[in-house]
Amino acid sequence: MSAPMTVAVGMGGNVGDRLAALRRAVAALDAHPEVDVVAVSPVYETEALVPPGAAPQPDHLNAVVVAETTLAPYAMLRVLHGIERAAGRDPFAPRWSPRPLDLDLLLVGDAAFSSSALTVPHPALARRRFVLTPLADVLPAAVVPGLGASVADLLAACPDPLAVTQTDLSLA
Ligand code: PH2
Ligand code: MG
Ligand code: MG
Repeated sequence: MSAPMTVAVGMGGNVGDRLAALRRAVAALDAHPEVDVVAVSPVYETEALVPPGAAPQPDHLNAVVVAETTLAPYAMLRVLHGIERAAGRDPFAPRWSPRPLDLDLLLVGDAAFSSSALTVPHPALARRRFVLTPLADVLPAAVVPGLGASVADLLAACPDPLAVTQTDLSLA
């Protein structure tokens, strides 16, 4: 248990019932005794980013949830991995595999740190429209540590060409 921190969690999935997986993830986070969900973005249908030369993948649904938590970052990461597993995610699948649910710790207050298990802020955040668009819905003015720019400004400058389309699906 530590002092409460505001965290932003990126959520996505491109296999199975994508909306159900996102809804269950929000519910599971909020049900945790040390996590309070305080904001949820709209849901976006997003073109899949794949590594150069890789086969195309189905679209993802992406969204961002903001929570307050007394969990330390690595404890929060374990909670996120548990929710991914409960959604049927294979923890041993190769990186970039299609997945029913991916939960990424994007921001942890104004902290910046890195280890082999976790880098905060998420290192690809500024390059990915499917992350910045929902993040800008819930935390537009947050200044991203290490980049010194707000989420809204990063989105305005983001060159990512992959399509990100708002849906009328709701997680709230
Ligand atoms: N996540 C990835 C790789 N590619 N593409 C989209 N559209 N959305 C994602 O969440 C995503 C991706 C790796 O985590
Ligand atoms: Mg991810
Ligand atoms: Mg992930």
